[in-house]
Amino acid sequence: MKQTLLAGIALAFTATGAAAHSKAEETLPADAATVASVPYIEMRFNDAMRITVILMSGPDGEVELTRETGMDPVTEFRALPPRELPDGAYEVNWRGMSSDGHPMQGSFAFEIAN
Ligand SMILES: [Cu+2]
Repeated sequence: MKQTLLAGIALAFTATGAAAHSKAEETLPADAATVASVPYIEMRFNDAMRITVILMSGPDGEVELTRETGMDPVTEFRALPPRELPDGAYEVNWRGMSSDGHPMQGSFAFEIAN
């Protein structure tokens, strides 16, 4: 019993020390960018991330996204917005599970101008 417990602690320590959170390295559109159109939303991570929630809002409120990436952990996540989006300010908020088991969240914003 004691050995099992110690082994568990050692394993947890190793996992925490060795593996950092997965982080969002890059998004498309880039944070704070002004773009003419948004063919897709993309987030790239340094380590696999399971995206559990992704929400996009714009000048007309919530924007419906079609997930291209399923619920598996990925280093590249993609979702498709509607073809036509009005000009204005947009924000994307996501939640996910990092490869080290930590719940993560992030957001980025961009503007569509034509
Ligand atoms: Cu972590």
